Amino acid sequence: MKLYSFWRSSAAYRVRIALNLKGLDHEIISRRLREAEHRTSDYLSMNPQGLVPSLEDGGVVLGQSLAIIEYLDERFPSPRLLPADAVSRAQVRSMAQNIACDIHPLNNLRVLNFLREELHQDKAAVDKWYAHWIAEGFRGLEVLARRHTGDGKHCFGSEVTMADVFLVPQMYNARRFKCDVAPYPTLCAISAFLETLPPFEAARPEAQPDVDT
Ligand SMILES: N[C@@H](CCC(=O)N[C@@H](CS)C(=O)NCC(=O)O)C(=O)O
Repeated sequence: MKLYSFWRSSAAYRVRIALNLKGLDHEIISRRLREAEHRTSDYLSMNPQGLVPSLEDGGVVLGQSLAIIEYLDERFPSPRLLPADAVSRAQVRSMAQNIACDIHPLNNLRVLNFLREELHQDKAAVDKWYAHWIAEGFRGLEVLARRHTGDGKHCFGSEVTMADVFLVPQMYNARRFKCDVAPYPTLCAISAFLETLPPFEAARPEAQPDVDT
C-alpha cells in the first residue's frame, strides 16, 4: 500500500494512525503542500480533488480519509475501529464526523489561504476564525465524549475507535494554532492518553520522514 501524505496534514495523520493500528505495511509518499505537490497533473490524475491523503492499494486509489479508514476497517477488521452494533457504530461515526465534516473543512489550508489572499484578512482575523470553529466543534464533542467514554481514555467505551483516530490530529491542530483547549478536559485527557500509544506516536507529524519540508 502507498499513502500519499504530508507530515502536517491532519487528514493524512488520521490514515497513518489507522494503518499503524492495523499493523499494515505501507510506503509513505510525501506530497509537500507548500510546494503545491498535491496540484501536479500526476497527482490530480489520481486524486482529482487535489487533497491529501490518497491511499493506493492493489492498483486502486482512494481519496478522503473517512472513506479510506472505513475501507481499511472493512478489509482488515482487526482491530475494529467501528463497533459491532449499529447504534454504537452510528455514535462513533457521529463523533468522527463532528471533526471530519464540521471542524476540519472550515479550517483547511485552502480555506485559510482564501481568507488571507482573496478576502484580505490579517493574521488576527484568520486565527480568530480558526479558534471559533475549533470551539464550536469541541464544545459538542466534549459532551459526547463525556457521555460515551468508558474509561476517560477513549472517546467511546474503552477501546480505540474511529472517533479517537480523528480526535488526536484535530487536537494537534488546535494546539498548533494556540486555541484554548482548557474548556474540553475530557477531550484533552483522552488525547493525552492516546498520544502515548505506539500507533499514534509513530503517526505524529514530527515522526514523519518529510517533517519540516
Ligand atoms: N475531507 C478530506 C480533507 C482532505 C484535506 O483537506 N487535506 C488537506 C490537508 S489536511 C489538503 O490536502 N489541503 C490542501 C489544500 O488545502 O490545498 C479528507 O478527510 O481526506
